[in-house]
Amino acid sequence: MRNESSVRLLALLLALLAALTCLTGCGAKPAADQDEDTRLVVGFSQLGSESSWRLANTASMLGALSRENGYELLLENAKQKQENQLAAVRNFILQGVDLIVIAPVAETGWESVLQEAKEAGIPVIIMDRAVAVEDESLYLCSVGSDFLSEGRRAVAWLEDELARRGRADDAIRILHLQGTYGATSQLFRTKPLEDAADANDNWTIAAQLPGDYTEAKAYEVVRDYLLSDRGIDVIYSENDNMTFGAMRALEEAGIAYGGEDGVILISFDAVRQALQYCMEGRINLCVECNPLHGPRVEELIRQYEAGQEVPKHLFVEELIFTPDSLTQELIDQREY
Ligand code: GYE
Repeated sequence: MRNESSVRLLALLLALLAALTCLTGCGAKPAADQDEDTRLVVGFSQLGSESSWRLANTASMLGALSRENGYELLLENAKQKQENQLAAVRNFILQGVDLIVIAPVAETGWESVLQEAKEAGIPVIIMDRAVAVEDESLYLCSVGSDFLSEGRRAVAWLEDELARRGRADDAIRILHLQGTYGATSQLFRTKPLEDAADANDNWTIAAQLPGDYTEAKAYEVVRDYLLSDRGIDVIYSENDNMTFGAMRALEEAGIAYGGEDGVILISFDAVRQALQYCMEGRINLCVECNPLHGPRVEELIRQYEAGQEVPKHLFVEELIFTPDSLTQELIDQREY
């Protein structure tokens, strides 16, 4: 009995499916195919998937350059290797895409491939980190964060915070966790700290450790470092995921962090999890870095397609957060 009714149900479903397929597929060209010609094909070379920031950035691009919005987005993940990015961009050129977006892993090494895109008449938008090329006509425009200002605000906060704690003249030892070497976000977050350490005689950068923007790498290097040096006052970590790795290493080593007395944690990105920790007092400062570039890139493409002038460099407004500036409501509303 049960078998018979499921067979009937299956037959009914198949008939329905056939009717539906016919509605969209019989005779006329399916609507989706008709749009295909008018869709803008965008090749997007994403540098990797190393961090929460990066995942939010990719999701933002997928959302904005969607089929519904009239795009065909070809996404290539370079897994943090520039050679993969160069290969992907060359492939996009071969395929004759309408436009290319690159989130470059490092600043240098882009001249030739950008020249090739230019010669092929394909405009390139640089997103997130920058490219260091002398000839700015090699790309249409760039959109990203002002990393130097992020670093400066972090350092200024630390100076104020130490003064507030009455420690302005104490010897301060800073452990510096660096992001992927040669990335704009690494270079420009590093510079203000190094400058401040030069300017403040009592500040010492105890070590600069490579964390490659990943939690796993940061955990390892901090864990190993703490075996020989436990006298750290501050950890300046160039992204949240590295901060999470450092927190784990500190916990395992039995070293207190955050709050008024622990190792002062400074973190960049301000993704939701980091803000949560910040509100709980486990991270002392979150410097915001906004990954939601998808709609901005889409707007730039629309302006360009409409023949309008596009801004050469677009920077995003960003904030800093401390435990007292956060509420659960604010964190829950956060998109990333
Ligand atoms: O801070 C980090 C990511 O370049 C701004 O890259 C980006 C950085 C971001 O992996 O989390």
